[in-house]
Amino acid sequence: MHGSHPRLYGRGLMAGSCTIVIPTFNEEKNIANIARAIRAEYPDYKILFMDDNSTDRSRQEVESLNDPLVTFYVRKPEERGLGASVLQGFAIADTDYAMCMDCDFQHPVSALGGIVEQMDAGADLCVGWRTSRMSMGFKRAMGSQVVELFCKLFFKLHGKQTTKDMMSGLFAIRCDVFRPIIEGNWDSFELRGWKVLMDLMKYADRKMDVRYYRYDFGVRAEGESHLNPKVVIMTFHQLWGFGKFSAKLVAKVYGVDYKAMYPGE
Ligand SMILES: Nc1nc2c(ncn2[C@@H]2O[C@H](COP(=O)(O)OP(=O)(O)OP(=O)(O)O)[C@@H](O)[C@H]2O)c(=O)[nH]1
Ligand SMILES: [Mg+2]
Repeated sequence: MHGSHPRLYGRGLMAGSCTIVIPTFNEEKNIANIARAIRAEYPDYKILFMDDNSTDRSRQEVESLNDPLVTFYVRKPEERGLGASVLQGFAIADTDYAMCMDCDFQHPVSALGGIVEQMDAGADLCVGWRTSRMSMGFKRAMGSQVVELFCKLFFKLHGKQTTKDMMSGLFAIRCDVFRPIIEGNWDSFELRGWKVLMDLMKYADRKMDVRYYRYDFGVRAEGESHLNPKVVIMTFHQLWGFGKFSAKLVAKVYGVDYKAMYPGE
């Protein structure tokens, strides 16, 4: 499961209790800025970029930081996937907690400390809970809310625990609680999908201590969005039988070849 590429930085150095896992693809305009912004507020957090073979100057940008607690991890090209990047980052993290966030400043750096405080207070999982999704634009925000509703409904029907923001890309886990979940269910995850929290909650113990940190979701700082209709299809696909049926419908609407995405089905 782990990539064979060596880490470029961060070998064996002492650090605080949290690794910030940031999935990246062609984020040369944000990557150094986000690392600097995190470091300015949190001197001891490790930062682990899980990069899917960016074709831009991302690596050089990270190297120029010369920060011993920053790792630029280049993933195997055949294993490309945002979900896989985050989950693999969580599995690699050698700190007590690991937190995922995006590279483009939509998740405020100022929220990280509050999330870690909740982890220090004993949470197994702390979910960044968006105050509003309107920064995505009205149409996307409404779409996101509809998918969230579907998600919660299907989770309840399957007797699974939900969180207040199932599709948040900002959340922290206690590594010793989640590592067995990740390693034991690797092949069941939507590895190319984007909704990692949703996938993890399918296997979460109902007695898990889940806490929240409210934050204002922002707009992308620089660079280009990677969002595309396949992300919506993959999100529905995570939601069992009826979700897969919905995923097929969405694929039809967008003119996406569902069979090419899921050849075995
Ligand atoms: N490792 C990896 N990271 C990715 C991939 N696709 C996107 N990302 C990263 O995932 C994060 C979220 O992607 P975004 O493009 O910001 O998606 P989004 O926030 O839905 O779209 P915007 O609102 O337009 O920014 C960013 O840090 C991206 O660089 C991928 O295939 N692999
Ligand atoms: Mg974004």
